[in-house]
Amino acid sequence: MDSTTPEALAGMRETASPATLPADTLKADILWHVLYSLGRDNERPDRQTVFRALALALRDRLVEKWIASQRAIYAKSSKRVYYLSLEFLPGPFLRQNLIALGLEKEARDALTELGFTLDDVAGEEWEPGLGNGGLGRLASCYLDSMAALRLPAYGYGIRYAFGIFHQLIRDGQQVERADNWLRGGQHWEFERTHYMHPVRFYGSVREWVDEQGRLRHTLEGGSTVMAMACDMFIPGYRNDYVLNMRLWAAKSSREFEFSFFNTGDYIGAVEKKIRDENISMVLYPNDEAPEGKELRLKQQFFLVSATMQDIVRRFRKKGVAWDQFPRKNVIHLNETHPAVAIPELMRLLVDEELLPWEEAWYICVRTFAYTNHTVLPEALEVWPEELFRKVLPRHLQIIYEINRRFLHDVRRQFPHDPGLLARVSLIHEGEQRFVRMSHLAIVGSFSVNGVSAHHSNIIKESIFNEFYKIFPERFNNKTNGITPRRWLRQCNPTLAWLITEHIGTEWLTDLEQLKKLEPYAESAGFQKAWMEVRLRNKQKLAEYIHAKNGITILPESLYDVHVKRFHEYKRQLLNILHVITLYNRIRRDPDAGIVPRTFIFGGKAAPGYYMAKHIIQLINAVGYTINTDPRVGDMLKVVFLQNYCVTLAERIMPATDLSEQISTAGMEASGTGNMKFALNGAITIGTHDGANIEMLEHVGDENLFLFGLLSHEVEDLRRQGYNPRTFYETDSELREVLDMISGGYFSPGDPHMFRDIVESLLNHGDRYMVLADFRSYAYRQQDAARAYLDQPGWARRSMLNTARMGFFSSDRSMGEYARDIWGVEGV
Ligand code: T68
Repeated sequence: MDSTTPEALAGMRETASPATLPADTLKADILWHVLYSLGRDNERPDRQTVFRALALALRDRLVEKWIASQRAIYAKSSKRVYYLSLEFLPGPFLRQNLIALGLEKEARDALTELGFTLDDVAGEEWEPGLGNGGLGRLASCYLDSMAALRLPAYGYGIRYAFGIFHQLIRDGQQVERADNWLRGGQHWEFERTHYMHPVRFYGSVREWVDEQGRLRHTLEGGSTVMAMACDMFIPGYRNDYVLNMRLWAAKSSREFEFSFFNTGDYIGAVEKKIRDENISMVLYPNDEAPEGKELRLKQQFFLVSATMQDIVRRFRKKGVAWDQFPRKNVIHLNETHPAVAIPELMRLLVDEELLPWEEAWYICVRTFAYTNHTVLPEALEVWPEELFRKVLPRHLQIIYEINRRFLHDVRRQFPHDPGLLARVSLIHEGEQRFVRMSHLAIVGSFSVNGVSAHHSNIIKESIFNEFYKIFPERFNNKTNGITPRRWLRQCNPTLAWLITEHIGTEWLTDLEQLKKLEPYAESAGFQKAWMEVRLRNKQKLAEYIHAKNGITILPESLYDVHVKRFHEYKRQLLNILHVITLYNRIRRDPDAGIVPRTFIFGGKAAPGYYMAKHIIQLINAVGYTINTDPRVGDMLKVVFLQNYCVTLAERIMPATDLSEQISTAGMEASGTGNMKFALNGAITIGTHDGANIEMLEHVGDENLFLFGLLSHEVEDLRRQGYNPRTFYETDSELREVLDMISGGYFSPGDPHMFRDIVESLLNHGDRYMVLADFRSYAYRQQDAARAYLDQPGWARRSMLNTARMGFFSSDRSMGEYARDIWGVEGV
């Protein structure tokens, strides 16, 4: 019988009981979905159709395990963790799900029989870019680890119709294009079209006194938008446990209000519908100063309100008293973006459940935990009071009441420091008033954590020092981590295989096992095998670069890679100044014996961030000059890869020799790219910042190139009056580089093009201390080049980096959160 006929397919599916779909039905399931779910001829389906059908076949398996996992959580009556984040960056799901389900080989075989390769089919997936960078990616690594640890957890976020913009480089400049990731449908999720919660904005608060003489608050008027649940599944690694990430999509409530149509205003009703559904239309790309954008505040409350309704619904099923709420639930705030959950829970408890304020507050501060991800003052979130009052009038009242009581307590605790009240107040008073979201999050949470040891200390000692004095017991550190399933096993299968061959598979769920590689670091045979794998990875990246950028690079050259969001504090500018320095040395003496290098850059700049975009343009201009200069040849190449995203990171990490982590000390909260590179055997050149410092402690200082000012030196220098010009005047190599940029060497058509970049360094204070760190960076780069010439030595360093990265697994991070903050255990 022809195996593609409907009868044959139906027969094959019948014999497979739903709870135990055996792997060998995968091909049949793909063909079944091609026909019945996608409505296509299954005799010769195209690649995209096969991808979609395979996704559906895997979703079938995931949903079964998800139901079983949910039942187990319910049966155990476990305390639940709710991880609220305005951003998730899951990356492509296909390979990750195949690995977790143990179906990689079966999928390969099934696809081969259908005339495809897994690589081709995986290439059809468009990743959901529902985050900006580190913060969103961290949330996704954490979901992976929560599933691996079988935690009773839920991720909650927004299903933006348009994720982070797609970046093109045109004439050397960043151009943004809409990221229409939902085109062609989404096959991993379930849209719960009948599962919606109302979310209410605007209106006014009516105060009244009820029959028992209680003062009551009721929101009147305003407008309601519906939140529709969309679930995506996150499987634990080969443990049959599946969590869900519930993303809310905005749906107009107007469809349900027939009155609107009855008045005859049909077009008006439709326009209103479109306006309502705008709420989940687009992810905000800003990672600098958040402006007071009304839609952004509405997004935050949209996530919070819908999620709180879900949490309360689940809690109510238990029929236990409200005072048990914190024993049964913990709500984790990923940054302050969802911090309006604090006044929302107060509103539910006080206005709707009629609990006394004190009791409600007692519940609140035992329920919330907050993670801070930044110390840059301009990135701390504040909302203009007027805007807040307009969008969320009742919540603003509640915030004022929280603040009144908080300040009352502070005054009692610190009676002799009157200025303190204004500094810790939830409201910034000035010409204009602002709600300070970080203060709200700290006051309303039982736990406040930073994301690396260094960052957590800075929080306690400087930005939140006064809160630390008020609530010392709330502050703690949880150093970030990354999931080894995606960031080694998936993205670097050949290296993963080499490791597994020598130490077994345990490292996949216990990354400290990588320590067992250390004895091999001295073995010439292993070194050779290690470097061969790395060289193959580098060859593949060279092919990709050739195809995308038309630039030929030497796989044997030192791949020096700087990929992350563009921000002045991350100092891509410092890197390009050094590139130009090397270029000048080659121009002066083509036989200078410089180690051949390929500099690779990637990353997006916020569309409104002028300086960051300008630095992208400078890098591309320098790249053009160097790559086309015949004197340089293979000695130096500069590549800018457009549209850096999770998919691209997976290509780059395994092929990197030197990882650039060169933020101004004290400014990068942690970094997680640093960990991904090192796990794949890259060596870091970096500053004393974020998690670099802990990486140094683990890998040892002979295996990591540290340079530059320390955080306190940055501060001291700034206090003493930093004068960047002295570096310009005393360092002739640096001076030559800056003069070339401002003199139009890289922009002959427009000599003034990059003048303002040099201005920002020389005449506007060089806020990020690029010039102060230039010389020590250049020296350290020389050390790196020398080290690279000694290939066995480099192999040893590379292996030891991988072997000693066990601590940086997100399984370790999640284990610490579960034990120290959440008080939950695996199901
Ligand atoms: C990053 N923060 C930190 N923010 O910069 C990084 N911000 O050091 C850290 O490793 C990472 O968080 C994880 O802890 C961000 O990525 C944002 O993306 C962001 C988005 C919107 C508004 C503000």
